[in-house]
This record gives sequence, structure tokens and C-alpha cells, in this order.
Amino acid sequence: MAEHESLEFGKADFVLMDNVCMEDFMANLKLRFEKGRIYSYIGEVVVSVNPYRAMNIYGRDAVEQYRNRELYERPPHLFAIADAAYKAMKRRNKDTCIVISGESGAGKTEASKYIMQYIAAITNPNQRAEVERVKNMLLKSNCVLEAFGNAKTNRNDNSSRFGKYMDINFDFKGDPIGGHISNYLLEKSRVIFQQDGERSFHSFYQLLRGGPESLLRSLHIQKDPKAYAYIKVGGQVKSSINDGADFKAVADAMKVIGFTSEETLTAYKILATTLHLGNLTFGVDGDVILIQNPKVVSVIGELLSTPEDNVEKALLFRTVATGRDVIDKQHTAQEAGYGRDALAKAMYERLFCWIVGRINDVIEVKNYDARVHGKNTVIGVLDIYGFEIFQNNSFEQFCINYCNEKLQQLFIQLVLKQEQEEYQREGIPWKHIDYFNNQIIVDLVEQQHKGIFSVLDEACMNVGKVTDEVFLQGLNGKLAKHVHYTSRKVGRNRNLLEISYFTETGPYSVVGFIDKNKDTLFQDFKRLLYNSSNPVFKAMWPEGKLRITEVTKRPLTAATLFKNSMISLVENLACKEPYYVRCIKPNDVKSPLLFEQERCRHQVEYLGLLENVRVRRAGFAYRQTYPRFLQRYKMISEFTWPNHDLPSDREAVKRLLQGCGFDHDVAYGKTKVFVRTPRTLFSLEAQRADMLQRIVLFLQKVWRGTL
Ligand code: AOV
Ligand code: MG
Repeated sequence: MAEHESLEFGKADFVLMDNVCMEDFMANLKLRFEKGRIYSYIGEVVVSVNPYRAMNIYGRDAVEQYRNRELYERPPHLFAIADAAYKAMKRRNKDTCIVISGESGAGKTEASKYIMQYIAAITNPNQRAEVERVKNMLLKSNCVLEAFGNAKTNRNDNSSRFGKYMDINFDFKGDPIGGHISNYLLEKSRVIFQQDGERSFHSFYQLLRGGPESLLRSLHIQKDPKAYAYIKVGGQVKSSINDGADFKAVADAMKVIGFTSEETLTAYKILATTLHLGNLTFGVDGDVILIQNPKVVSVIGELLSTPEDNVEKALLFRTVATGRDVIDKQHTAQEAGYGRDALAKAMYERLFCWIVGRINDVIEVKNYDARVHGKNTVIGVLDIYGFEIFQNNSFEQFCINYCNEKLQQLFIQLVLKQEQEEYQREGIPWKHIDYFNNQIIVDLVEQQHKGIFSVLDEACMNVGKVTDEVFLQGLNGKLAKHVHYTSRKVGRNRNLLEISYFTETGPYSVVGFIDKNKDTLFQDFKRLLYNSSNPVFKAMWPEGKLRITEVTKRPLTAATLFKNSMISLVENLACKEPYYVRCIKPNDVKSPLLFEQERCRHQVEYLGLLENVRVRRAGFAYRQTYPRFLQRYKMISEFTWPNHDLPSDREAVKRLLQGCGFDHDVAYGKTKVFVRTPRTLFSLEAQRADMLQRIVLFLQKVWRGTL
């Protein structure tokens, strides 16, 4: 119980609050933040408040402080939870995972990097080359993924626009031997549009600001982001980010990971193509559609290693099969514009997934024979996009927030389940405690037939022109009575669907839901890219191989794909031993000094932290294995100091606690002792501190020879 002596920092573990109420919780959280104590516990859950300043608490010496310690022996820290997950994995051969949640800008991605850094620091004492290689790759992959998957939003200058789950595999010695990254729904709409004050993905600005002249020339692009329609808005945003330096860091990281120079160049070509695509404009001359800036088409042809005529054709026509005939149907200017944007988004998304795939190729476990080496175990680290509600919200926010609700549901279930199971396992009677269940909100989105995703899919299945408004009417019909659902019309044509979450309401503009869900990319583009003479494009677009008459299956919608990926993510997490980091954003102005009471209380509410404390305390505030407990408190009892002669540690702990008069406040499980009230623990701690001081004085006297 590390910091309990120094109450000036508040309670290191919220479970030890005298009185579990919001007021005290907030007071403690604020006090700790102001004292620079950004981490606290609720039992084994880490609560983290974004410090918005560099903290000198992640260095080598900090690593050493936490290495192989128990959670309670040192002040709360991410390293402690990383160590706990690592120890559980190593000692008990269990797969574990660390789930990091919190709203946008709360510090999840930073936390995930510190956790990985810690794991890298404490493993591979023998400096095995292969393990060092894997560690290096794992760490380097962050930089590349952030470049292509993060962007400045109005909430966070480095906001993750994709979900990331990374498994780190360990061999029987506990050294990392590989990993695997799963990525979830990239917010690709950002490629073509950003809200005021936001930017597109970092990668674009990095290339423009950091790419060498010769490279930019070969890509036919100029440095000024304002020259490009797709990133014009973002190009005007001032940011503290050093894109130029980041370009070099990312290029180096890609090299280390093993991207060939041809591959990296292709990635730049895709970025450049995207920028050029955004500048294409369409016009009509009589009945004929045409591209108003044909030079751009020739540049795109060059970058895609494909004849310019093919590019033009794919942009202006689509091939349709009517019965046995195949005809070229000319787009309207609007369709052509839609096709161009869809191509830009799809190319970028493919690029991102391809990068993840290439990293996976390099880090996946190789040559591991479980029969020889024993089971290989994993630690999974989950860092998703945080809950976000902007001025304008669309399909992407809807999905992101659903993902957060889904994880909150998992938290509720597992934290409770774990607690119940522990009591059961240890043979301790368990009293059920009520908690808020957000399952109703998860169901509202994902339930078969009645859920919003289902209604959306149904609308998309309809032949003919289905509008976003028709979809909204469908929702209103099905969900009129749902307590968490409403819809609203704002102005003349902004239709909103609204979900009332636990503590706030999320208004989503339905405009674009149908298109984004269908996520149509004309086959012609897939064939165009597959037929490129650049092998990287070919590899990215394998389905371009199919001829038009062979394409029959309707692809799954974006909503269904996302829902399925979330369900399998949750299943995957649920079968591992979970550790949680709950991140809180102290203010909206990125200030290291400001603790906005209301903002924080709100997050504490929806993260269910107070309930977490209650659940944790409903039974017992503290639990510890017998040997560990003895190790810490044995000096306070004559029966146990310096060693006991009782038949078991369990008996010794019993005798110790009886001796102190605390027997009534504890329960003896099979392997752990459970302490009901914090007061008992304080008292034990006080006695221990007192005894330690006496021992020190005694030893000092011995040394000085005054005894
Ligand atoms: P997020 O991952 O939770 O948001 P980040 O981890 O990107 O949030 O943190 C946002 C910013 O807060 C970082 O860029 C840092 O400036 C600062 N920050 C966070 N944690 C720390 C820390 N431990 N020490 C110092 N500064 C920190 V999002 O990805 O938007 O949901 O989608
Ligand atoms: Mg993030």
C-alpha cells in the first residue's frame, strides 16, 4: 500500500475512501492531479488523468521500481499494471489483455505506448538478437501507424482514427517473439473532408512538408497543402506537430520494419494520387461527360503505373452487365464525383490495411514449435478511438461511439464477473451488487432486425434510390418507443438521429449514412488498380482480377463488417485475463493545470468508476495472497516475526490478524486473505510503519554501539 502513508497525495486507491460518494471521489481525483499524481487505482484498475505535460516518470529508474513488484507496493502507475499483466501471463501461463478506454484525448494511445515500452524494457535479459529485433519492430510500428492512421481533430492533435488491438506473443521464457495487429474501421471519410479546425491524416502533411524536393517533383506535387482540394481545409490549420521531422522518422521506421524502397515509394504515390484526385473536376459537353483538367489524369496514370486512357475511362464510365451483354455506362458528373471520392478513400484505406499487413508479416511469430518450447502466451493491448461528439457527427462517430459502448459493456461484465468468480474460487460468500447496464444502448445499435445497423442495412438493400431520410423514417417507425432513441430535424435539411447515452446525447446527422454503409467502389477502379504494372497495387487489389460477369456477391455493408469485427474483438478480449486503464481528460484546452470539475465528473460517471469502487468494496476492499501478506506485515506480530512455525501461511496470517483484533473484519479464502474495510488496512499499515521505525532505530543503535 505504497502511498498510504503520505496522505497529502490523497488516496492512492479509491477503494480506501472513507465514504464512497461522487464528491469525495472527485476531491481525491483532483487532489492527486494537482499534486502530479496522475495515476490512481480502483483495486486493480488504473485510473489515469491526462497530465498534458511531460512527466518524468517513465524512465529506466521507474521501470526498475516496478519490475516484478506487486501492484500495491509502489505508487500507482501504468508500469504496475503492465507488470501485473506480464506476471500473470508468465506465472500462470495465461493470456492477458490490457484494455485502455476513455474519451478522445484522454491519453489512451500514450498509455498504450508506455505499456509497450515497459514490456520491452523488462524482457529479454539475455539480449537475444531475434527478440531484440521483434521488440524493435513492435515499438517502431507505432510511429508508422500513427502517421497513416492519426490526425488532428478538434479534440486531440494526435487523434487515433482507427481502432488498434495488438497481441504480443511471448515464449516460455517470457520474452516477446512476435505480435499481431488488428485494425478496426479507419475513418476514411477524412481523406476527402475535414471539419473546420481539423486536418487529414498526418501522412499527407508529412509528405508535403518533409519529403525531399526530388521526391515531390517526381510525384508532381507542391509543398503547399492549400493547393489540394482534399486537404485544403486542414492545410490552413496551425498545429504544433512537426510534420517535416516526422516524415523522416516514419521513413526510417518503415525502413527498419522492412518496407522496401519500392514499397515506401508506392505509399507516397498513393498519397500523391489522392491529392491529385481531389483536384479533378468534371464537366459536361452536350451529352458527354469530360474531365476538365486532363493533365491531372496523365499524372495519375503515371503514378498508378497504368495507361492514362484507362484512368480516364474508369473515372467517367462504369461497366455494367445486362444479361449477357457488357456495356460501358457513362457517369453523370455527380456520379463521377462520387466515384472519384470513393476511389480516393478506398485507396487510402487499402494502403493503411496493407501497411498493417506488411507489419504483421514481419512481426508474426516464426519457427515456434509449441511441442518443444511450451505454450506461447500473449498480452493484448487495446487502444481504440475514444468516445467523441463534435458539432457535426456522422456515421463514423456513430461507429466509434458504438465501439466505446461495447467495451464499456465488457468492462461492466468482466469486472463484476471477475469479482464474483474470485469470491467463488476462494470460497467466500458473495453479495450481488447493482450496476448500470448499458446493454440497452448496445442493443439499440447492434440488435438483429430492430437495431439501428439492421435498419440501415435493410434500407441499403432496397433497390432504387433510397435516401438517408427514408432510412430515418424506418428508424422512427421501429424505434419510436425506445427510451434511448429520438430523431430531430434541424433547419431545413439536417436530419438527426439521437442516442441518449448514459450521461449525454449523441446527435448524428443521417446525411451520408446510406452511402457510407454501402461503401460502393465501382468495380472498374478495382480492375484499374489490379492491372497496374506496379506489383504493390496489384497485391492491394486482388479482387480486381474478377471480370464484371464474375462479380455476383453483394459485399457486406460497412456497418455489418464493423459490428462483426467488434463482436469478435469482444469475444477475444473476454477469453483473456483483462487489466484495465481508464483514462480521463481533465480539460478541453490541453492545459496541465486545469482540472475542470464538471468535465471530469461526467467522465467518472460514464466510465462507471464510482460503481467500480462500490463493486470492489461491496465485498472486500483489499485482498492479498498469504505469502505476500505475511511478507508485508509479519513484523507486527510476535507469532510471525521473523518467521512463523505454524503449519501454513494461511494459519500464520490468521494468528497475526487475531492477535491484532481484526479477525472479525477479514475472510480467509483458499489462497488469499480478504480485508473488508480500509480502516483495518490503514491500521495494519500504521502498525507496520511504526514497527519499521522502531526496527530502524534499534539497528542504528546497534551500529553506533550504543546498545
Ligand atoms: P487518446 O488516444 O485517448 O485520444 P492520446 O493518448 O493521443 O489520447 O493523448 C492526447 C495528448 O495528450 C497526447 O498527444 C499528449 O500531448 C497528451 N498526453 C496524454 N497522455 C500523456 C502522458 N502520460 N504524459 C504526457 N502527455 C500526455 V483518441 O486517439 O483522440 O481517442 O481517437
Ligand atoms: Mg488515440
